[in-house]
Amino acid sequence: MHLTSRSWVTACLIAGIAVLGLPVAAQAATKTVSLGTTAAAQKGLQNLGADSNDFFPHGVTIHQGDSVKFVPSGFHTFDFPAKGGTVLPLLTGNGKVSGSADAAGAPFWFNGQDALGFNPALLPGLYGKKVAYDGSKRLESGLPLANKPKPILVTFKKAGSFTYYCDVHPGMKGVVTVKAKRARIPTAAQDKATLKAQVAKVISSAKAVAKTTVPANTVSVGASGASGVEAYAFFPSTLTVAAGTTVTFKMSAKSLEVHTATTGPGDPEKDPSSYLGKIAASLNSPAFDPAAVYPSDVPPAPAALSPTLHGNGFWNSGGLDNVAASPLPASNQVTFAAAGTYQFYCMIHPFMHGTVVVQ
Ligand SMILES: [Cu+2]
Repeated sequence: MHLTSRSWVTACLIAGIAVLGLPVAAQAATKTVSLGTTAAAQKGLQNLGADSNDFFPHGVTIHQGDSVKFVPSGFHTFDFPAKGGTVLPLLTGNGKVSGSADAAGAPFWFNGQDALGFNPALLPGLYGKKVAYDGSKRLESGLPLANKPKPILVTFKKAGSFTYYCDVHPGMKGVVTVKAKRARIPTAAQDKATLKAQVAKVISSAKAVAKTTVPANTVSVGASGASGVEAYAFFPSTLTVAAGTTVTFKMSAKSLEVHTATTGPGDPEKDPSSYLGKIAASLNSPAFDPAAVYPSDVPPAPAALSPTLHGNGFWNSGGLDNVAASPLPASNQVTFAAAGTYQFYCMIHPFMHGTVVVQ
């Protein structure tokens, strides 16, 4: 095969460009971020009863003019505030609670408090849309309330580092780094390795969280660890105490979740028409049942729980979280005044349950 000197030069130039990886044709590209765990992460987490409140990958680097495809997974949002801004609150008050009574007909203490619901600003969603972001004003995905919400494609117009947040889990955040068109960014293979490492970290964190232990007369409502990991269970799953014991239900230190510890008639997971089932189901509607989010009894004095409290043995810790800025406390206490077996559920995650045996 005969090549002229000129074609040798051309061939070497082309080969050289290929080897150096110079951006000969910088086409706009798209990288993918999962709003919550990927299928690979879920596979490793499911037998640990855990999930990770994080974006996968946590950080992504693209060229200016490129796009990120945000794929919904779990109950999360993305919120890119305008430069220097803060995230939107998840819950807002809409009027005041009135006429809320227990099973015995006695008014609950929280009549007159704010009637809470999802922030209306989070209701319109961008799912299925193509949008642009340049940092000048907020870009917010909205809550994924539809049955199968579609991905959102965001084109990044300006170079910079953009941190975004989940409005549902304060503290859950990710970063999109946008570099100039000719800057070096990670390859697809490097991105794949980064994602794989994040999944491995999450699974090892979940294994550690599964071994959570708590002090005496304490129940950890959920348990959490590094990499946004949350185990959706009560620790211990069964606590045995003597009648008259006061038990503390508390959030774990790193949790980004909101949970409740609630006992009363019915299984909110298996029987949505039961007393607890109706209260839990109200959290999927625009107006929450205040009995789902407020403590059943005026804090902080522990209520005396027996099968006749509130006429039917109802007691709710109310929403608990670990966020300093939130109005919710991180723990609540109840005194077990009568022997028996008390089944507890989380009204937000009804598949979470724990038992307290009182002797
Ligand atoms: Cu929960």
